[in-house]
Amino acid sequence: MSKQTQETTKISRGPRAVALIGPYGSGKTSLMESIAFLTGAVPRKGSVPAGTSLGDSGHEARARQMSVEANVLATQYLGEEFTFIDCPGSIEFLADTLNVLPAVDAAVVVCEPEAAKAQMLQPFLKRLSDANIPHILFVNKFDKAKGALESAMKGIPELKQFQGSMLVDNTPEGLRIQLTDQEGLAMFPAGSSAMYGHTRAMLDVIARVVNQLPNQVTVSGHTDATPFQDPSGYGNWELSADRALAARRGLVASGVPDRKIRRVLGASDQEPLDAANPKAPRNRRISIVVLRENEGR
Ligand SMILES: Nc1nc2c(ncn2[C@@H]2O[C@H](COP(=O)(O)OP(=O)(O)OP(=O)(O)O)[C@@H](O)[C@H]2O)c(=O)[nH]1
Ligand SMILES: [Mg+2]
Repeated sequence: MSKQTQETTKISRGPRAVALIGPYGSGKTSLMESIAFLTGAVPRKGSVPAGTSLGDSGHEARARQMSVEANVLATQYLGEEFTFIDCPGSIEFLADTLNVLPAVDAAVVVCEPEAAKAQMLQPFLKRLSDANIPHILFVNKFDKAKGALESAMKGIPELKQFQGSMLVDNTPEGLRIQLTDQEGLAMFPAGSSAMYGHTRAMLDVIARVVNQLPNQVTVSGHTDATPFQDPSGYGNWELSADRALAARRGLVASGVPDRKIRRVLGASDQEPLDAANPKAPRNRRISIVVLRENEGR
């Protein structure tokens, strides 16, 4: 290998620079704090409101609880070196943020799960596209979407008894919303994919929240492990897939655009929620995941 090639190789393997950009208060500094913690750069996770974050450590930033200049984090992940540059989101510092862009390999656009705030992303997305900088949209504050779902459920008296049927949690893939059967409270009649009215109403609640987010969703159906097969060969695989398809139709009927659905699948009893009790009612469920990444779409 020639000296020149060696040097080129070395340069191309240098730290990858990633900018965290996006509107004011969307959670960039908090995200960088999580990255620092998860990659082992700091032993505990600080917080912006508590004044303990790694970034925003200057007097003015602490006092205003907002970034007033870029924060830089050098860290490692899976043997690769990364430099994260957390840019201020306030419009008064936009020039500083734009100055950072020519120096980065990629950008993470951090946004909140609110349609009203989506238009604030445009200036950032346009600059990134114009400069040909690879970028992903990171929807932060997913816990707010969880709150919106829970309060929407509480606002519909007919759904009161089904509040325990909706489970919402964060998974590495995204925000997972599960509609599960409870003892005596089913989402579908036994062996059928023709959903009950309350299931339809719950999908309507989910559709309203999903439509607030720019993300795509996956829909999957799950059965319990009770063997079931009619003479034609129709069994739990078909049933779980048909229920997932019925849920997709329900979401679309409630206004979710078809292109927002990334994947629909039937899992039979292969991914039980309660593995210790394969026949437990809550293993019969529809799972809708609001995907974190919309990469390349
Ligand atoms: N509920 C909730 N709040 C969050 C989350 N991430 C950040 N916040 C809060 O949102 C506020 C703004 O967070 P920052 O991390 O300072 O946001 P930023 O994008 O860096 O803000 P600027 O630098 O001023 O543009 C703080 O009060 C955070 O605690 C989250 O995932 N959920
Ligand atoms: Mg900040």
